[in-house]
Amino acid sequence: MTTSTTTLQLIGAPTDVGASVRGAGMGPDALRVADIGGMLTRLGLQVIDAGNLAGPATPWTAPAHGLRHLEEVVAWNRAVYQAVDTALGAGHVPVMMGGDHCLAIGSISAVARHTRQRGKKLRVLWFDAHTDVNTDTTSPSGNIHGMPVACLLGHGPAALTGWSGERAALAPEAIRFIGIRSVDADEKKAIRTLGLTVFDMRHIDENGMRAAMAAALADVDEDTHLHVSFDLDCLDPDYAPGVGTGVRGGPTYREMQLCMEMAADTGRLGSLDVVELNPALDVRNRTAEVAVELIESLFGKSTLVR
Ligand code: B3U
Ligand code: MN
Ligand code: MN
Repeated sequence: MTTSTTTLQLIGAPTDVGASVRGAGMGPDALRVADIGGMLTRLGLQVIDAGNLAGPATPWTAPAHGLRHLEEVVAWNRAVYQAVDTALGAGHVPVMMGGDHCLAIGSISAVARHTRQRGKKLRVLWFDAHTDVNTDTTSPSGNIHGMPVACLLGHGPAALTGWSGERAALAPEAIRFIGIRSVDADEKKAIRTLGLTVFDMRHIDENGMRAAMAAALADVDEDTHLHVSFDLDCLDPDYAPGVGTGVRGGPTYREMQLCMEMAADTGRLGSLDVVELNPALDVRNRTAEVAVELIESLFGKSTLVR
């Protein structure tokens, strides 16, 4: 539960190592320019900006054995795992600012280990246009930002699985996908085989965002650690142009605000990833500003005034 005594730790992971398009490495600083720290402080939270992690440069080489930049992805995720683990150990709420979505492997593995050790249940909300459940054998691109969910479920290369201390950091029942509208053929098979719960845009069109979020949060209780993995390409590109792989037909700004408000209302938010922000493709830092406004709601902006 986030209260005025909650300490948030901002962790920058400036890399585009798992992406297909350059530029996500500038994400953490664009969020700082949009005043993520000031905004959270004005909400009454304690904020520590731990600065940016260090890691290897992106080589922009072709995939080898279905994986692009594996060695560099491992190095960055190791740094993220360490930082998130340390923040959680100190009782802080880690806010991992990517960087591309491959970094969720390190972030969520640390969160999974922490929640397991404390006998808590883990619920991950995966806000994304994509399901990111490819593996080295199914990926059409070899880009590892399309694979973190598979890795966290224990599928994929040995170097990127088992980080939480168990083969799978997450059980399929622990994750809910929201805003999905771009799924590869083999990902569809994996979703069925694994029994993943996906609130795709068709579901949201038919039932509304409120119903989708209510279902996604249905059994979140006081023993639950809620982790939000927020890929900014979840939003419709009209609202969030600064992403590398935007897909038309996503949630509006208002729908995304509702998602964040409903997640905040649970009072169980324990950790956050903000990923895939690409300032090189943005328009006057608009996507970073939108992200900061949404994060403000996630940390209780409207809860505090109600
Ligand atoms: N599913 C495709 C495209 C993709 C996934 N995540 C992003 N793009 N950002 C892939 O390459 O795995
Ligand atoms: Mn993603
Ligand atoms: Mn995505």
